[in-house]
Amino acid sequence: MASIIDNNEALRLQIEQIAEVAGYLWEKGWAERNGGNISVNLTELVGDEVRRLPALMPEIKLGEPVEALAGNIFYVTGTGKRMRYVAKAPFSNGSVIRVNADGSAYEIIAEQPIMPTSELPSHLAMHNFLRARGVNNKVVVHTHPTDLVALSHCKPFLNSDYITRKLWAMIPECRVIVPRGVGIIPYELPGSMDLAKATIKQLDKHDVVLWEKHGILAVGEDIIECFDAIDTLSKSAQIYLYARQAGFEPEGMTDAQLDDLVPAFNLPK
Ligand code: 2HA
Ligand code: ZN
Repeated sequence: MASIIDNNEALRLQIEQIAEVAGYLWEKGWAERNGGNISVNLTELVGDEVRRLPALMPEIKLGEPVEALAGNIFYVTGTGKRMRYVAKAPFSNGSVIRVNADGSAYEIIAEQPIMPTSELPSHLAMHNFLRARGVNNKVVVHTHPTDLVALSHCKPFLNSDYITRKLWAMIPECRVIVPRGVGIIPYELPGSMDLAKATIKQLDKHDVVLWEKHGILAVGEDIIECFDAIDTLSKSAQIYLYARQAGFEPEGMTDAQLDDLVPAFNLPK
């Protein structure tokens, strides 16, 4: 097999969207050096010939098993790889992995033997949590939006209700595009299971969480929509910060204006 995207239009499109989003993360200035990482569940897009591919290298044990992902196939960005290069060559800067039959390990099965991001165990723990809950989650995107990270250096913004209300109130579309608001994760060591566990605790309530003084993480079914959610929050953060730089506290939409969006756009309460 030359490439797993040969003769598989849906899979080719998915890999193209991953590359497209990686490019946006770089262009937005959210992905300095190897900042950020992406994982996408490809299981439904591949056939048995891919599911059964032999491993390219010995399997790698996971510290915490991910039973709900047994046999699942993922694209994941590579450790130390830069988003600006993922954008140009996703298979040279990421790999295709398969979780083993009991969820205790994974192996790289296709394209190039690129070691996955050090955040892979955390990404898999999040995918596993959501799948076990019956959520058809496919994507985890982590990146470093400058404006949102700046807000995470300010104590009042480290409160989910407060930051959500402030960001929603900057533009109507923010509440529409991020209806479940932003969860807040107090600072934890990057790449740690403690960070993953704290994140997972928020994923029942939120699709987007802000890691204090570090970055943001979005989950969802569609990678373009994960990007759109982060992009919209970033736009709101920029409006807030522009206003503050101009010397005024932005007025923000009123509670009534925000509430009117709920029936108009059929949003969850
Ligand atoms: O992959 O962003 O949080 C690099 C990171 C770690
Ligand atoms: Zn990071």
